[in-house]
Amino acid sequence: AVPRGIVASSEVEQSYVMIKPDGVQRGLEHYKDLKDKPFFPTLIDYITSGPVVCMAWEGDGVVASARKLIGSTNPLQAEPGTIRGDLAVQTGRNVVHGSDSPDNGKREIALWFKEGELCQWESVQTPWLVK
Ligand code: IDP
Ligand code: MG
Repeated sequence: AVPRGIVASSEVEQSYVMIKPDGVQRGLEHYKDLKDKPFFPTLIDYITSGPVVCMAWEGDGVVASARKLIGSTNPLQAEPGTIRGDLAVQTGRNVVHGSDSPDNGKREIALWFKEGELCQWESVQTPWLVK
């Protein structure tokens, strides 16, 4: 398929999904709702410690689906079969991020991607996964 730009304001629910950590200054704003938490300085050290892989996912219920796949914040409470449950041990090294609401999905995608950087791509398997 030929990639074409999509805009974060589209009507379709979106989730920003990130394989942490990032090396980009913009990351400092990403967790602003957690700025008063005691772990905030270590979280920023972690999230700016190297490159990340950024993704914008979209579809009905994608925020909840992504978080189900990712698992609980604390990997010790994450179910086996989830990314954090299978691959992580500590909350402070929990491998992956997923937006916690459709509004934050839009906000975070706009924070991490400039217009025109997103491409829309559909796997040939998609019609066999979702109706
Ligand atoms: P979430 O990633 O499951 O949505 P949040 O509560 O939004 O969890 O926290 C954002 C990130 O901050 C977590 O994924 C984790 O990396 C880090 N974090 C959360 N709580 C703690 C903590 O108590 N100690 C260290 N890091 C934490
Ligand atoms: Mg969160």
